[in-house]
Amino acid sequence: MSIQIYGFWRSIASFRVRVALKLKGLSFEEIPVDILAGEQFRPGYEAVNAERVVPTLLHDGHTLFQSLAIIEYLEDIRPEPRLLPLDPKDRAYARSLALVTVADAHPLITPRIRNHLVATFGADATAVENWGRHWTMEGLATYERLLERRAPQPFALGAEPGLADICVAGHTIAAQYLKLELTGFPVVARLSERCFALPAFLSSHPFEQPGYKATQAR
Ligand SMILES: N[C@@H](CCC(=O)N[C@@H](CS)C(=O)NCC(=O)O)C(=O)O
Repeated sequence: MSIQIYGFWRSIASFRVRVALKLKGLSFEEIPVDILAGEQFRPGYEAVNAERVVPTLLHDGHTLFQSLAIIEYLEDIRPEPRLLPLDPKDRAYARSLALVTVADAHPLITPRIRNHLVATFGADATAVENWGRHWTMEGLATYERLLERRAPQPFALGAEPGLADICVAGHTIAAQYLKLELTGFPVVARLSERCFALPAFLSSHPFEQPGYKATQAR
């Protein structure tokens, strides 16, 4: 089985797919697309991903995009270990937790939105930072309310980490970028700590990627 992903060290959506691949024990190669330098807009990449975003996954010549769809595809081709529960209600809950960041909070803080705020509305660096902090905090607060109601045991849906945990942990990376303290979100903080104690999560963290390490070595 040959798996490649087009990703970027800083990309939270790429992080989600990296963790899923690692939890499932699927080896892969990551091809970097520097989305801060605009490489997603190169015609060659647009041919691969019409949305001009990362990640894109290539599996035996087949192309997939959108991290949630990719993770569900991985679940279909490699069912164990399960990232989604079998019970329909729990499955829906896991997807709902995932979508809090995938559909609602994270899209608002992507480079294309930040660039649009600057180019169209004249936002300065402080305004863009405040925008990012606001929507990241909203996501954290939603996660805290949800996780308080159904306490992690110890992961969001039980004994093993899954889709929901991947997405919550990814959201805490956005908080880290924006230097937001998690002290106001203790349940989220504990869940994130538990996730990053696992090699699949830790080794997928943006700051563990070769692309990030290269920026530090300059
Ligand atoms: N909902 C998509 C999000 C994809 C996305 O927005 N990726 C970001 C990086 S995390 C990106 O490539 N942004 C490029 C841009 O905003 O120009 C997913 O989960 O895969």
